[in-house]
Amino acid sequence: MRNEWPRVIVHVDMDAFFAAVEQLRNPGLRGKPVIVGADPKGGKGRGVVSTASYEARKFGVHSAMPISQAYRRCPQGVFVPPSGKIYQEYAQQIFAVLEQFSPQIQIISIDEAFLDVTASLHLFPSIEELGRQIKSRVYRETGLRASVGIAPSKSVAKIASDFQKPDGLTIVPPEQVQDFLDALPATRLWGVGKKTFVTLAKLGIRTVRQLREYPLDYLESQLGKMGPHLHRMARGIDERDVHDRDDVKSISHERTFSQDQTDPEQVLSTLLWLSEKVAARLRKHNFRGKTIQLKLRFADFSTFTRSKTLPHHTNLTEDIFSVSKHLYEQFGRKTKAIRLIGVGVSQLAGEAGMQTSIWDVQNQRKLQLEKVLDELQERFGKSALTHARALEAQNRPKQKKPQPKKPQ
Ligand code: TTP
Ligand code: MG
Repeated sequence: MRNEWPRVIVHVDMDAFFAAVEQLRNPGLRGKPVIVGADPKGGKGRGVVSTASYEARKFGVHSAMPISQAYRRCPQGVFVPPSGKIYQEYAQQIFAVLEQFSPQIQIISIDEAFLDVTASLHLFPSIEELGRQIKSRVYRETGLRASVGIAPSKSVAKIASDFQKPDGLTIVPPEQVQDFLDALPATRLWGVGKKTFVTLAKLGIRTVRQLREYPLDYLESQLGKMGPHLHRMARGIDERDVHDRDDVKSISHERTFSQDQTDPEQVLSTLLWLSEKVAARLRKHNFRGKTIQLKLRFADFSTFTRSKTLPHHTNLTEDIFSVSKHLYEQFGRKTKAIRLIGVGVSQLAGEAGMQTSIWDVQNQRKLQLEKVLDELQERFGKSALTHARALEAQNRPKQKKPQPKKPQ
């Protein structure tokens, strides 16, 4: 039976990770609707939900929802501020357990990893048993529940781990991949963002099966580059290896202002701070990026993104800031109050001449990657201050000219 599996890829994703850690550490929270995120301030809080326990999800609370909305939906919820360092420590324990199952591991996010277990499969009586053991060992060693998906490719394994959450184990053997995918909403395929979602809806494509009925050139004409990608994903064709650096698609940071912001100078200094955060992360990972994206959310929650692709790759704060500033100014420096602003860099490539791959970088988890990032963030705090001052200084001479009160 194993011979039918060209590769055996496992995707592990922790259940309600931040909330689960809170419930583990504070037994009084177990069984309760726990909402980790910004301070709800009696319903007036700004910022968003990081995650919600499954008890809280019954009330319709989910990640990235404004905390004020979460408060309205679930006023009886236990609201907890995130403790990043603690989650990172648990993440390290989890990844250490996973590494025992295969050295070929790719950490995707704080609570998620792929394993290629093709070579270690012979150590287990069956694929199902392997999946069970991963789950039970993670639970035994951390007290946390994981959902596991096992399939012949990364994209299918990822969908599978989500399929029976929480505490799920879903195995999709090669001969069942197509049936498994066909029944899913097309939006579940890897890479479907909001834009693709809208296009698919316009085309009347709901399921993967419907998507498969469309020829490649038609999908390409309607969806651009995403067309061929979805054409492959819909057929379960995904050759990407575990630890393929292409999976690190973008690095971004965003910030919700404590008060809706109308002052362009404040917006610019925040942009500089965000550019610095993004650039430092790129440098840390030995990446450079080509496309710079600005995201703006206005007080009325309308959200816009603008991006520009440079002729070269960069990881310089200066480049990222100047492009994001340009995009912001192009936006018309509208008088509309800004609620949230974000800067992202995509189309990443390894630094020329650098041997470091994302695999090496991820292995530096042993050197406590996340902690290093945290320390860097602390430093950005300081350097951002310096920069903010620098920015003020830079703007000061301009004050000789009459400063427009309202941006044009
Ligand atoms: P997810 O794995 O997406 O979510 P989850 O683990 O809370 O729940 P589940 O996987 O069972 O659906 O994200 C992992 C953690 O990352 C999550 O616990 C909190 C954090 N996170 C945010 O802070 N903001 C977000 O928008 C998302 C999606 C996650
Ligand atoms: Mg998770």
